[in-house]
Amino acid sequence: MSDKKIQEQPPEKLTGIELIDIPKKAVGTKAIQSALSHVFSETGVVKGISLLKNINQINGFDCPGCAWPDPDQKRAFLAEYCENGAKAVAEEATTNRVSPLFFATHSVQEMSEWSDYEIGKSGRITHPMILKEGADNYEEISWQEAFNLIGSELNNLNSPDEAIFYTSGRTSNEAAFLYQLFVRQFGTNNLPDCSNMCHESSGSGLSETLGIGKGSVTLDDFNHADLVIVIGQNPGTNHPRMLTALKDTKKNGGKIMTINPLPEVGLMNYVDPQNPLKWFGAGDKLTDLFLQVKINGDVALLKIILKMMKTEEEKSGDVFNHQFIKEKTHGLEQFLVDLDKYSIEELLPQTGLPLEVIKEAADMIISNDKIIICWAMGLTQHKNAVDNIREVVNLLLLKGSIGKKGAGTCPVRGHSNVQGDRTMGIWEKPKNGFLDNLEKEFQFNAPRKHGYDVVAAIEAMHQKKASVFIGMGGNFISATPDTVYTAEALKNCDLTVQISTKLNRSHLIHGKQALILPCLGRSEKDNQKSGEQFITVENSMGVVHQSNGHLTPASKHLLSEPAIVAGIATATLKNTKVQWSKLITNYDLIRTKIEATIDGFDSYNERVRVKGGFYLPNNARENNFSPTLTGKANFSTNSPSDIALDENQFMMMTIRTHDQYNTTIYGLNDRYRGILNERRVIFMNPDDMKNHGLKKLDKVDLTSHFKGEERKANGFLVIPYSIPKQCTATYFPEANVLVPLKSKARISHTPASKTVIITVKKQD
Ligand SMILES: Nc1nc2c(c(=O)[nH]1)N[C@H]1C(S)=C(S)[C@@H](COP(=O)(O)OP(=O)(O)OC[C@H]3O[C@@H](n4cnc5c(=O)[nH]c(N)nc54)[C@H](O)[C@@H]3O)O[C@H]1N2
Ligand SMILES: Nc1nc2c(c(=O)[nH]1)N[C@H]1C(S)=C(S)[C@@H](COP(=O)(O)OP(=O)(O)OC[C@H]3O[C@@H](n4cnc5c(=O)[nH]c(N)nc54)[C@H](O)[C@@H]3O)O[C@H]1N2
Ligand SMILES: [Mo]
Repeated sequence: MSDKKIQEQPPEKLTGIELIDIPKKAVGTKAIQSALSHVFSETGVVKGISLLKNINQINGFDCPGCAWPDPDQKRAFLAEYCENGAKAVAEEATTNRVSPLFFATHSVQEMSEWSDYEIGKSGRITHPMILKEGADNYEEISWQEAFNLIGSELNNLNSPDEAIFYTSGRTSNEAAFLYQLFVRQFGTNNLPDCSNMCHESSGSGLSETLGIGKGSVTLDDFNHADLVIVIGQNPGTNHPRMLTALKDTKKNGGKIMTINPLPEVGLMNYVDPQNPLKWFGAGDKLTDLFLQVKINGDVALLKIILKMMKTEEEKSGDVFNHQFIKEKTHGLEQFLVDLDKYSIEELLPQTGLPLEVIKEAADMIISNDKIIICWAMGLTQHKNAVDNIREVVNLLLLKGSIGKKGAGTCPVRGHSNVQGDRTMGIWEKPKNGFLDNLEKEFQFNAPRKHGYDVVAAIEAMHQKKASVFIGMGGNFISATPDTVYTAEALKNCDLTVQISTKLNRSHLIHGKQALILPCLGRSEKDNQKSGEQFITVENSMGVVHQSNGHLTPASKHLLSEPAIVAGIATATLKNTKVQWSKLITNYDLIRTKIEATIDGFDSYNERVRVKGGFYLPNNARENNFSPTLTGKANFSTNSPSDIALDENQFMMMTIRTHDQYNTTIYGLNDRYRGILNERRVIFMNPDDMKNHGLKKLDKVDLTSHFKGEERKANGFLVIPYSIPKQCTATYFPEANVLVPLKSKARISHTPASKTVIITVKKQD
């Protein structure tokens, strides 16, 4: 093997930054231009137009970009897509190919020196590949040999708990169901998923308080809301189709409040992409009140608002919804007693906001009854992330703003089927009822011991308690925290397997042996014995619907995800009563099994063939909180951040640019934040820069600090930006090396990727 070290993180080299004015609006002509140029450069014009026509149409395929729902009936003629959805699709439909010849030409070590952008642009993987022990290059392997190798490695383990089965969130319901069934028949609940790093905190906080880990609103609720609060989320980039819903709220007389350390362009002003007449204008004002909160200042801010509501309630008696509280909730008194323990003076510095602005926010909340609160990673990736979510619920409960039209919780999911995967049983902590159903239907003993989540899985591999890693999609090394430590963990494995569409860094940071199993993407035709198949997915609002690929697969050697699971299961399981190969001849057969084991899927095959799909049951939406421990919606007591920064330290959040999908880098721009052609940047407050002797575009090294440990990432360019004092932002995944594995949320164990304590040092 070559002596050069394999690079586990993106190279430090800079790419040539150009700064532009921050645009005043999101969408508009630039967005259309950008979408088309990405699509056409990856696919060519003819294929590109056919693709765009099919995204999110009733008979088309589900956009792999995000989990935002489609309108129930009306769909725009050309497209229910957005700039970033178009980029996501272009990325998958690219005409570039990573073939056996490509792997023979480029060693693993060589590819590891490429940037994530270059790795991703290499294209779609065409054949199953193996990296043999000690080899420099991947070589072709047959599907059967690959399955047999996995089977024999798995069966050689001392215990099934020594294997880890990760899932990313694009996997269809059908594939996810088969995958968890295989893993449980093999004998473990080691099913960590990207959700552990994403909305796990939402699931934890919501289940405990409302009895369901999912949001309660439907898309139509946005038409009826008085007030929508968008907190810790950047929809202009990450869920652009949500801007249409926010615009509908405004059109119907509602207001929008935004709580974010950054004035994200997409939330400030907006142009409707489906209305060409408006593309050239200045855009409509979207946010009515912007609170530029400090990173992790949300519980403090919400507590001040809650205290103001309480004071007003004591005066007027009509702020709280007394009937709702009495009939539907539990724990009000304890919650109010706890709230009294905090003083506004004490809380205020954590928010970084002037009291008048918070008062304005409180007044808006007090004077409106139908409130929706939307959030994403800005709330879920902190040590007190679950507290964030529960405090949001407290606010809604006081107002009775749940379980009625125009009101409720809206955790906006990331991956397009991350919610469906969880519904299908991709969870390291399955409920007993779910396992009972599996056992009954498939006649086996399901393991009951809870498995590893993402953080625990990394620790287990590091401690050599686990030695086989299988990834159903995703890019584990780049998505997880503490890159150096996680790389050591993966390298400890005897076998690492990645089921993927495109080349990524996780193929290059590997165990003793490694396999790449290339699969079909969402946009492609899936032919099985009974003919062409469709798959099904669940969006952020609990609608289950079809997705039909239309393109010819990137290579004739690809298998579908369900077929890959069936292949592995057949090669591994000795006493299974499941007819794995038969199930994949016709996915209706898989759906029948899902219907038999999971609530809410009655007449699955019929109902999913109805235009637009069907809604899963949702107790919170129906104003029923009986699944909680008290049988009612629970008020809770929560803690503000306990992180104290030294004078020279900064809080760093790791965020997404406008040109990436998680670890997939579409391009090097972040147009909405005024950055072109560079990802190694750090956004800083101009006063902080002055105090630390830093100038625009100075090159700095970053060190993170956690319990006496230090982690380093070098060579970032300083960008003066509108961000609260002592707050900074860098991009994910470049800064993941700085996120300590043990710095995670209480209860949900989500890595605290938005609260990393750093110091910044100018390079000599
Ligand atoms: N184009 C595109 N679409 C995507 C993705 C993508 O990478 N690209 N990723 C998908 C996935 S998996 C997910 S989970 C979602 C992610 O969607 P988002 O959560 O919107 O993504 P982030 O870039 O992590 O942005 C977090 C936002 O929260 C703010 N924030 C950070 N810390 C705090 C805080 O302490 N308090 C408050 N109030 N705000 C804070 C940041 O300024 C930023 O605006 O998007 C999904 N959609
Ligand atoms: N510092 C920091 N770290 C973070 C975050 C953050 O905000 N900050 N966000 C976290 C969040 S919210 C998430 S969700 C995770 C994301 O973690 P992951 O889901 O693991 O990462 P992705 O980058 O979405 O995975 C991309 C890869 O998936 C594969 N892929 C794409 N489509 C398909 C498909 O249809 N089938 C299969 N089998 N493979 C496919 C491709 O090979 C591609 O390279 O990252 C987390 N990490
Ligand atoms: Mo996510």
